[in-house]
Parts: sequence; structure tokens; C-alpha cells
Amino acid sequence: MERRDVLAMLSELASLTTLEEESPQSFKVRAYENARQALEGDARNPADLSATELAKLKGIGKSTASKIREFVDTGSVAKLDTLRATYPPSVVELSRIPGLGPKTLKLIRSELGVEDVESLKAAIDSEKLRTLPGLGATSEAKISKAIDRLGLAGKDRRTPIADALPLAERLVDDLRRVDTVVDVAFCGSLRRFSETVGDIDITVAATDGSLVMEAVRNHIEANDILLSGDTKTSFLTAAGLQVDVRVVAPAEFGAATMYFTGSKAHNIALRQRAIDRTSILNEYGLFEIGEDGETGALLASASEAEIYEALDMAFVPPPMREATGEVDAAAADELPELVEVSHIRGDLHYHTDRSGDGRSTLAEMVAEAASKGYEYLAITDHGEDLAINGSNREEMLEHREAIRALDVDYPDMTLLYGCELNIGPKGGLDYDAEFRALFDYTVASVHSHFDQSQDEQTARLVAAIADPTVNSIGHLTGRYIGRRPGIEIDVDIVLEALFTFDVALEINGALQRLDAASSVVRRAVDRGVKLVINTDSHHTSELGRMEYGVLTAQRGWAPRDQVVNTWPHDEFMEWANHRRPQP
Ligand code: DGT
Ligand code: CA
Ligand code: CA
Ligand code: ZN
Repeated sequence: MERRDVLAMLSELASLTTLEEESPQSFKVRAYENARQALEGDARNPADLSATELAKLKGIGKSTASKIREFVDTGSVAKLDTLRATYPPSVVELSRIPGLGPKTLKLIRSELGVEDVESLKAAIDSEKLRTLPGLGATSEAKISKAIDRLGLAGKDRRTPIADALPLAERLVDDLRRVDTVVDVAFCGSLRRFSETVGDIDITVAATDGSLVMEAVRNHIEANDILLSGDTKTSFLTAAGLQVDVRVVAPAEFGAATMYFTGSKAHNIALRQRAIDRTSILNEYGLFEIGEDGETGALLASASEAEIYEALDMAFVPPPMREATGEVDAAAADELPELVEVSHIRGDLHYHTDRSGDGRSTLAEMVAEAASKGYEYLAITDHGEDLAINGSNREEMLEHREAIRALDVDYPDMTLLYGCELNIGPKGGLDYDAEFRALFDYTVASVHSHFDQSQDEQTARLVAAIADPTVNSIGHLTGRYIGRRPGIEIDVDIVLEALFTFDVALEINGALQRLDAASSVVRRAVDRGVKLVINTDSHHTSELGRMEYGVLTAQRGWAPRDQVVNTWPHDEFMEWANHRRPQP
């Protein structure tokens, strides 16, 4: 039992209690969230702490402390089990639809018997939703549209990557500790960094499978074992997500991960290439075809790199394996030099507790960035137009002094006094032009008015892009994958404006966002739009998101030199300054 298991439990407890108490502001929900934050900020493993020690931590009450102990001691929490029974996965999914708050959810369950997306759609189609108090034809239409845009309807429900990846990483870590295990990888759409996944596919190289299968069956997330044999176990998590774990011989690990990473279309193209070269590719390896047409000598199987090489092509990074031109490009040795985490020299969307939603101090956040070896860092706390979380002029100017003072302590890193500006409904920005010109660097983002028409949304973005105090556009659509659709825009017009005004498009690495999406990144790359990959960190624990931003960039075929925060210090500073009116 580790810290992350306890954190995951508290998150689930908070979200299910929100449904029960019909408000995210309820005392109990806050108690679980505060406890989660307290544990996040404490270096010790909560499993090693007694109930008394836990309750001594700021933010953890007695009752939550005893639930944590219950979880550590027994592997489950009675309260959570009760909540899971009352709010099964199909109901939790409903609660994520914008416009369906906990109160409305309770109403449609009791009055209309709606228990999942399908029955909700039926209630909408028969115009029953609008008959309930507090709802009308307008909200009915809005909910219907959200269901379509989030892709919730239909048989193949998908899980947002933010829910799947942490779970897969935990399972991979656990399986690495099994004695007979040589290597473990998650494969499938998750390894390709698709923003939603149908299931989790894990491939294990082991000298003996039985211990692995046992470890999978005993895993804390394994709620319902679907099947378990010598080489494959499948289970469902409490949230209804399927996990498939397969065991292969270490010598075949590369062939197996390649096969199970897919995509299916990429595999088919590779198999065709193999056939064209009189060989055969399958999940066990690449083989010669003997004279009798039978499978002949083994050519490669242990690693993916060897197999690509034997196919006489460049290694294709997993996020590109979607059969959208990468096979031909790799065969011609014309893959772009993709951006990688090691190329990143700075983070340019970065909060401190100057923002209402920031949770680490300026000194802590800067020290953490320095530990990554960054050469520049833009502190971009929220502008004043953001309710509660924004800062007024006086506060910003004080913040500037604090940033300048701290900068002296970091000779190898340039601290930029920045701001996350709010793009208003018509494209207006915070403060005034003169005040904005004082910032060294800005990211402008949409945080409100998600319901305007596509034309209005496009116009507001273009107006912000045209402003000379704007360096970049943050989280382009404001979506939360699988939960909030984000604004609708004409992507071509926005990309054209970004190119014309030389403003960078952010790839936000927060897993719930991954915004701009990889499909938009690919178009931006083709259009010559500059990119910037950021973490949007609000806490020192969030800098690892850079990797997720980079994987999204790779999925969009982003070359290193098109990403401004891979550039050396002077080159980057020159670009950041060239539009800015000098105060
Ligand atoms: P998902 O789970 O819907 O998000 O997408 P994937 O790509 O993870 O698909 P999944 O889980 O059905 O299968 C995992 C990988 O296994 C897939 O990417 C490629 C491989 N695979 C599965 N079925 C086939 C098949 O019929 N032919 C080939 N060539 N590969 C397959
Ligand atoms: Ca899959
Ligand atoms: Ca699968
Ligand atoms: Zn932000």
C-alpha cells in the first residue's frame, strides 16, 4: 500500500460524497480533499502513520484519519463500498455531463429511473427531461449536445486518459516487483497516448507466468476478475474499466509490445511491409518465410528497435503509430526530429499561491523548476478578471518585486514576470494595455463563456491573438477530456491568426486537458505555427506533466525546433520580446 493508493481512494471518496451530499462544497467533501492535499504535501508514506499521527497533520480530521487506517489495514473502506453501490460507474459517468449537477442527477434517477447514458438519451428523445422542475427545453437540448460532443453515447464508452494512466502506472510498478518479471510495459491506445482509452493493455515479460497472474488477481484495483489463465488475466476496476494483462517470454517482449501497442492499422501496414520483403511479422517476432511458405528463421523479436531495424525502417515512437503516414516516412527515413522531454529548457505556464488556486509558494515553485535544470521560467499567476483566483494591479506589482528579488538567487535561470490573462467574451483582456506591457511574458486563456457560438468563440480568440501583449494561447478550448466539451472554434482561422501574429499555441500537459489536442497540433505543425509545451503547475508535484505535453506534441508530429521552449535562452528571449511594446 502506497501513498498514491491512499490518494486515489480519497479522490474517489470525495467525488462520490459530492453526489451524496449534492454539493462539492459540503463539509465532508472538503474534509476528504483537504486530507488528500495534506498527504500530497507530506513526504512520508501514509501507510506508515498511525491514526493519531495522521490526525495530527493539518487538514486531516479524526474521521478521515480512521478511514485512511481502515483502508491501509483492510484494503477497503466500508463507507466507500456503500457509496459505490449507490453510485455505480454508469451513474458517476452521468454526473460528469455539464448541466447535470448532483441535485438534477438525483431527480432524474428518482423521477425518470435514469441510470445510465442510454436511458438519459431515451428520456431526452421522449422530451421527458424538460418536464422536471428546474429543467426546460433549453437545458434538455444543452445536455443532449454535451452527450454527443463528449462521445458518451453508444456501446464503446471510453475512459479519459487522466483516469487510466495513473492506474496503469501503478499496476506496472507493482508487477515489476514480482520475482519472475523481467520487464513490463503498458501498450495499446494508452501507450500511443490517445486521449481516451477503451481498455488498458499490459504486457509482461517473465520467466514464469503464474506468479504474475496471481499478482494481477490480487491487485487492489482488481474488482471483478473476468478471466485468468496461464498467460492472460482480465479484470474490471470498480469504475468499470477493463484491464488485460498478458505474459510473454522475455525473448519475445519486443514483438509482443509492438503488436499490442498497435494501432491495428499501423500493425497491418507493418505486416504488409514484412510480406513485401518475404518475411512475416506476428506477435512472436519477425521471421523469414521458408521455401515451403512456412515460417522460417527468426529475424528479430526481443526489442521493438530490432524489429523496425530488420524491417529496414526508422523506429516509430508509439504516439505516431496511427497509420497516418508514419510507416512510409519511417521507411524513407523522413520522420521529423520530434520534440523530447530532454529538449525542454523552461516552463511558461506556471502558478504560485499568488493565484487563489495555487498551492505552493513562489520560492518552492521556483526551486522545483531549478531542480529540472530549466534556463527560463515564466511565473504566470491569474490576471484580475478571474473571479477569486486572480490578482489586482497592486498585488501583481508586489509579486513582480518578489520575482525580481528571487531571480538574483538563480544565476542559471531567468525568471520572467508573467501572467495568465483571461480572454473575455469578446476577446478583451485583463488590466489595460499599458499595465499588460509590464509583463515579461503572457499566456492568454479562456476561462469563461463556454456557450457562445463558434463564430463568437473564433472571433474572441483572434482578437486576443492580435493583442501585442499576448505571447501564447493557453489550453485552447478549455475542455476537460470526457467531462467538459470546451469551446467550439474554427481551427483554421485561429491557426492562421497565430501564424500571422507569431503567437505560440500551448500544449497544456495537464492530463485532464491535453489542450491543444494532438489533432490540432498536427494541423498547427503543418501551418508553421509555433508551439509551447507547459505544465500549468499549481503545486510542486505537478512538473511531471511536461512528459504528457511532450507525448501529445509527438502525437501531433511536432518537431523540436517548432517548440519555442526548446530554444536556447537568448533565442527564446528575443522571440518573447519582439512584439512587446516597450514601456
Ligand atoms: P482502445 O483499447 O479501443 O482504446 O484501442 P487499442 O488500440 O488499445 O485496441 P485494443 O485494446 O483492442 O487492442 C490493443 C492492440 O492489439 C491494438 O492496438 C493492436 C492489437 N490488435 C488487437 N486486435 C488486433 C487485430 O485484429 N489485428 C491486429 N493486427 N492487431 C490487433
Ligand atoms: Ca486498449
Ligand atoms: Ca485490449
Ligand atoms: Zn493556468
